[in-house]
Amino acid sequence: MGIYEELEWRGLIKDVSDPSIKEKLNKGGMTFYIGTDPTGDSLHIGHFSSFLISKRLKDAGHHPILLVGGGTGLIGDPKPDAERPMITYETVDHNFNCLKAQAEKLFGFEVVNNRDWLGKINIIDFLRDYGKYFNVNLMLQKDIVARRLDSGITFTEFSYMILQALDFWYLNKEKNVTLQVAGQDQWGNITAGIDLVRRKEGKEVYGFTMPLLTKSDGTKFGKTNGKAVWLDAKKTSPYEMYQFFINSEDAKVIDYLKFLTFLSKEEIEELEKKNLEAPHLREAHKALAREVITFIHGEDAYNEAVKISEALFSGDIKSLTADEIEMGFGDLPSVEGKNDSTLVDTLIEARLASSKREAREFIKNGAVLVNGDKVTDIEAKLGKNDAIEGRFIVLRRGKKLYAIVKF
Ligand code: 383
Repeated sequence: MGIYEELEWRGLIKDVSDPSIKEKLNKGGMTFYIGTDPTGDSLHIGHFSSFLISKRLKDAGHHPILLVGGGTGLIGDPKPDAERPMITYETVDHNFNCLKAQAEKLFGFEVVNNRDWLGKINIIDFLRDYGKYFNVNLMLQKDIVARRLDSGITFTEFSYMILQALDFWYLNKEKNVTLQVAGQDQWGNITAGIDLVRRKEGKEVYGFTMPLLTKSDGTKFGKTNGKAVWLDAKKTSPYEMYQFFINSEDAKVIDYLKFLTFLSKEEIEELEKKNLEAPHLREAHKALAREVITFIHGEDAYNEAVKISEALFSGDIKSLTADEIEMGFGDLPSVEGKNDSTLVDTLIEARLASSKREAREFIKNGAVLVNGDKVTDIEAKLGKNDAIEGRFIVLRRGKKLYAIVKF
């Protein structure tokens, strides 16, 4: 199986600019690029899935360049629904540095910044040397612009595709880049670049896109409770990431394994079989979480995420450190700890009981756990001494209701 067939099998090929791409990819030796704009201070899973394809191409003998758009990030690639808010130079620079460091650490690719060349072109040269190659009628037909014609689009965002096209032209000239890859939303920008290089230089360059990862209802993959899943552990902890992948849809988990891991066809087919025969073991989900988290955060962070999940599942809270509790329970309701408060009052304050009478009932019936241990004494007190490392008490009422007392 050549790399092209492998990408096809993984479901990673959506649009190709020319059928000869198949042969070219299988042959190796192309310099290609993928770009991302510094709109945030971390990459997320959506970016990750498209950067992985660069690693696959690299492993197949091609040379990757990663472009972080310190120039284009100041302009804003039009979204289908509305104009983007302008980001300050300061924020773009900060984000640029974050993304560059993250991408270098994760993938080790050469990173370039299009501010270095876009920032040097003056307006008259821009219109003469590049604008002249763009037909506005054709620009209006590009999907992303066409979708904005009703709601409106500024000249700034309308011009974005010229800048991305210019990048392709520049990188072809300076670094012999002959291929651009991206998610399918970038097709219009990629073809704009291919056309520009053809017109200005009479040369043929290539591009292909991969489909966006979706859930079975067609919405974007990569969000949990409306929040993006970030690669920065400070924004999405490895534990949260673990929960995200472990809970991914059964019907989609094999697609995600193909997209997001380097497991081989044989290994994925084996997991597919297990997923059908013994879905309750969740082998495919576990493999997905293991592969992705180990790649992004390393083995120790992965092991810690598993440990937290298992302790929370079994109720063995005491096996966790305070940091691990914070990671695992970060999103739960919490109350501030006071010394010599009673368990009854704390249950009420934490909304695990609605009255003293109810709280006492719960305690007497054995429904209340403090740090995983059942407490049946209705007079019990709670203080800093009970807190794990002096920081957290984990309260549980019934099977699922948790609250944290923080000191
Ligand atoms: C800028 C200048 C270039 C080439 C590309 C760019 C960025 C591009 C863009 N990409 C997205 C982004 O930055 O907006 N105009 O968030 C996303 N990418 C990748 C992939 C994806 C795209 O970073 O489909 C998802 O992650 O292409 O939406 O010369």
